[in-house]
Amino acid sequence: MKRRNLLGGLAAGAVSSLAQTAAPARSGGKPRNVIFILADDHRYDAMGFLKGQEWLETPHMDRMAREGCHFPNAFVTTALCSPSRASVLTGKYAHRHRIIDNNTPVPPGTVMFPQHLQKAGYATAFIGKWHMGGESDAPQPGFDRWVSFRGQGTYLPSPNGLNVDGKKVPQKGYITGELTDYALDWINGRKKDQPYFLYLSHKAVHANFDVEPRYQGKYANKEFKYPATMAADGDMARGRPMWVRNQRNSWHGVEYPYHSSLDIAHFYKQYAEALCSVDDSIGRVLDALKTRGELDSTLVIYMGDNGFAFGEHGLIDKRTAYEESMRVPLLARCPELFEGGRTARPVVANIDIMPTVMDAMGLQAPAGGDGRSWLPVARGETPSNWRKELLYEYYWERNFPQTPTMHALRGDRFKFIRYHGIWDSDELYDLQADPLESNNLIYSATHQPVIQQMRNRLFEILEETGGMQMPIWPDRGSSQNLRNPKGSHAADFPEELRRLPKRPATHQ
Ligand SMILES: [Ca+2]
Repeated sequence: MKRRNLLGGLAAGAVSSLAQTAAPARSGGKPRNVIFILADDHRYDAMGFLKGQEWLETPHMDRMAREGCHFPNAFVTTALCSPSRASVLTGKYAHRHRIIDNNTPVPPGTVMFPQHLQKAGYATAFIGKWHMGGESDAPQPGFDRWVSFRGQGTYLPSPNGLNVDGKKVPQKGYITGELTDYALDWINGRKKDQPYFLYLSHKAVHANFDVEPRYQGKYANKEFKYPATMAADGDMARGRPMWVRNQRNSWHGVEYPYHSSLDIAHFYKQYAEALCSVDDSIGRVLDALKTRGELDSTLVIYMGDNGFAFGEHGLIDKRTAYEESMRVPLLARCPELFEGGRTARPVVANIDIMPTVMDAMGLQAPAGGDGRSWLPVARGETPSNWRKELLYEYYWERNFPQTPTMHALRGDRFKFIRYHGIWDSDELYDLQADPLESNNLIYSATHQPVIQQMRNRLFEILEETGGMQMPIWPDRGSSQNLRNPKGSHAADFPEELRRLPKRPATHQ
């Protein structure tokens, strides 16, 4: 009852705050069409021009980088589908929007920025994977057009089908192309006198994969380069925490991935093949804009909702604060706003999408968000007060108990990761000297001042943003909590903590 009351209170407050808000103020820019394309679990380097694997081909993503701006330091503040998507749509950290797992429905009253766009006279559409709560695919506030499906959806047609503006409609074909068809139909139905916002949210490239027939086996004969940090121990695993070593033999580890004998190389190749259809989707959207004469005036953004490990640190999946998990691809194209071919290095994040989109539309984002517009960054400027570090957070899920609650602070040089509720080692990495995060410096005497400084700053940000309480929701679903009895034994306790106290004990 208490929870219901709390939510009721939040809902009432949030609804009234939206109701009291008039249309967002104009900041002077002209109304502009914006298309936001989101991919699922697409890691930052799985693009042809970055050669995450030598043989990857993503011609349309490469074109976006060539004709637009590539953000090599783009991150999410929580590397998990629903929390990251909620941060995109609210401009807030997960501890503020409270969507901390993939099972919890959106708390009633949550305001998402397309609601502001509607008030400003924009036509809005959501097409694709919503995945905030798996029970419903019903239209959500803020969108004139709604095409979605329950939970993860399916690559191939299934009995659940699609929800199109509240009506159940069969899925006819391969999901990535079909969602793009819906997107293009909607774009082509727009009148020229009303600006629009389209959110095209792909199911791909989330496991398990069904690859579009024309791309099946495209990379079958290519060689997958395994990550250097996949080794269980040795030089690439110095100071690795106990929980990471233990996750190795779990649902999200290389020894027992998804409780199977899945081959990581084959898994990655399927991922890369499924990604080809997402790349095609980008090309089709750009072509449609060109036909309409809107290509250079429309801001097109392509982003991933979180990264993915393919063997790094002995793990698969996301959730962790390691680079391959929290780092995402981010490309933007709009010649009217910024020149093409730029690489913008300042740190940007999912919480910046809402203020950026509204900035591009000439609208003022409501105060109180955690992010800011990166349009100046795309123009090649670095505002003097741009963020110097980024807060990361992840909250433990009973369904996937191998990854603990963590908070991290990622600066340009160092990353500090703090675990909560487990008896284990925290982590500090020198990202310049050790970009693969292979040498944990948390016990290094010379780094103690940096650790203290980063710990202080982390709590400063949490205090400033209401992050000193952790959201909690009732248990739902099953727990993927098995270990392979033929795999590695449990890890030893951290060596650095196995010693006698420096002072004699004063209490008995
Ligand atoms: Ca995801």
